Amino acid sequence: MAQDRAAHIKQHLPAPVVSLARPIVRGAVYGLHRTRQTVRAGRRAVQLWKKELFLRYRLTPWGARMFAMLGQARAPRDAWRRRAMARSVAANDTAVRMAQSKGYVLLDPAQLTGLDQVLQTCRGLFDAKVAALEPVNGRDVERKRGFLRNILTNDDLKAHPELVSFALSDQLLGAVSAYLGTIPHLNRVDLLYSVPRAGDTLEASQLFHLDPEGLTQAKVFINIFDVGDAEGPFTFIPADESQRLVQEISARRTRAGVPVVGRYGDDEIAELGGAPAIVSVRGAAGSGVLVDTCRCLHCGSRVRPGSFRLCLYIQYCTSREQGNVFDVRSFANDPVRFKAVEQSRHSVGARIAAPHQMQ
Ligand SMILES: O=C(O)CCC(=O)C(=O)O
Repeated sequence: MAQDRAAHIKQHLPAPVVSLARPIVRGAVYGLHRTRQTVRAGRRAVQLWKKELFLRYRLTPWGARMFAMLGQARAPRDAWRRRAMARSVAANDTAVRMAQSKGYVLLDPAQLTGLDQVLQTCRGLFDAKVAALEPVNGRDVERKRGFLRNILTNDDLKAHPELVSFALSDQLLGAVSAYLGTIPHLNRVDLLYSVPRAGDTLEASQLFHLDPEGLTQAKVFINIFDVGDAEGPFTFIPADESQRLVQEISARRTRAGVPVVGRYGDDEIAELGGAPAIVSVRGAAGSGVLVDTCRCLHCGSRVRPGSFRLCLYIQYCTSREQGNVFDVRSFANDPVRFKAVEQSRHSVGARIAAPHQMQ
């Protein structure tokens, strides 16, 4: 229709006008396109700059205070309710506690109610799903997807509510809420399946890094089968030592004019005396850790040929992220758990990547 009209106008206009108008119209369309591209690029640059600023300064005492205040100012009533609820859920069970200065607690399988059933469910799901995992092709073979896969879907979680109940148990939710001082957003419940990576180098989350979501968060890693060095255990550095290392590495990198935020090589950690503080979560099935991956440098999945690792992975965030979609309605009569999962409604239709991590 619009084309017919344009042809009609063209027919009735004198030829010199048409030949003059054509470049003007083309120029205007091109100009509009370039302006849009420039605005988009500008927006992206501002986002990146904000992210870099956040990641760089969130570990400084003043930065942490400022970003925390900004976060609370966005939804003060919600922040207040979450703090009040956190105090009550934390009081329900005090068996598991993360030390504030260290940012982690090693989990004692004997203390976790329902763990045996959870391990059984995880093994069953793994057996049922592992053969059907899509093969990884092309450039992905050497990237994160080539060695670390997340294998549960929202439907799996719906079919196995015991996994979400475990994540929201008084023990785990209580420990996390006591540490974070708020009811967190339960963001992910998944099985992480790690296999040996093609190539000789270490990549992505195999290198020490801090997670980018929020100022602070907590993750559970529970080994579903026995894990030794060959299985590439989850490995981390306690928060106080991580803070010292990151500050020293940042100062060094700033002097050398190289990007400050990113991943850290084992050599960089060792040169600054960080190696003795490294903790590797090896152990029998059921061993695990609850750890703040925003404050504790960590890495993992350095799986040796012929081995694999399977972990139950639970992520509790203080920031609003895209993760699983939980059955929110099933918590309608439980205000605390409802608070922990309500944000997940915003993840409907979202793609979930293997563990979020520093890009
Ligand atoms: O594979 C691992 O153990 C590390 C996972 C990781 O870096 C993360 O979840 O942030």
